[in-house]
Amino acid sequence: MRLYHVPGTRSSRVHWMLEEIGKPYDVTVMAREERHEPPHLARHPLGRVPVVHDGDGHVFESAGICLHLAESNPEAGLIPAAGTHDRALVYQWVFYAMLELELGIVEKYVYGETDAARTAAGVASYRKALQVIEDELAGKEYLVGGTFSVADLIVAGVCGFGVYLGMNDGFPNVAAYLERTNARPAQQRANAA
Ligand SMILES: N[C@@H](CCC(=O)N[C@@H](CS)C(=O)NCC(=O)O)C(=O)O
Repeated sequence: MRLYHVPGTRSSRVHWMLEEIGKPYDVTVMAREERHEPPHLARHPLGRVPVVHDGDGHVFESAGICLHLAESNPEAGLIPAAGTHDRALVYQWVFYAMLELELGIVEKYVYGETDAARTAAGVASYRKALQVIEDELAGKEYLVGGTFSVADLIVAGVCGFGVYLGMNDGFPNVAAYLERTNARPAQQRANAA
């Protein structure tokens, strides 16, 4: 497995996932501009990261890659059995993070300096979606089945960008959750690398 990685981007969540799995892997750290050069455009037609090569070919989209890694390494215990209700909840939260939480963050990241109305709408939509996570975490440490799963990795990875952009004030359960997920040795190792 090889990860094509630009630190401080969505490829960091795949890096974290690879550390959670704990098997050997390779990382190609790229400069931001390399994403739009022909070798990387051959891996991802839009010139984005993350991309992995899993031995059979390239795969892009961070959440898809993390689900693939969780499913293909069941001994890591990061995903419940296929066909169970808990597996459905993992899909629910992974797609929720990518489609309900991340969009508002991207609006603020892209338009924060140039379009106040669009930024405000993005922040409002993110915070409305984050309230659902805040409520879900009342009295529990992780989103599905009482243990850390790939759903937590994706939700925490997305919410971490919210923290970075100052969008998370006033969500104590989420703050405690991010402290827990950030303290995981695998997350620490990925950050340190
Ligand atoms: N939905 C994709 C988004 C990938 C993405 O937008 N990556 C950014 C870094 S966070 C990127 O490489 N952008 C370069 C570009 O779009 O030119 C995923 O989750 O993998």
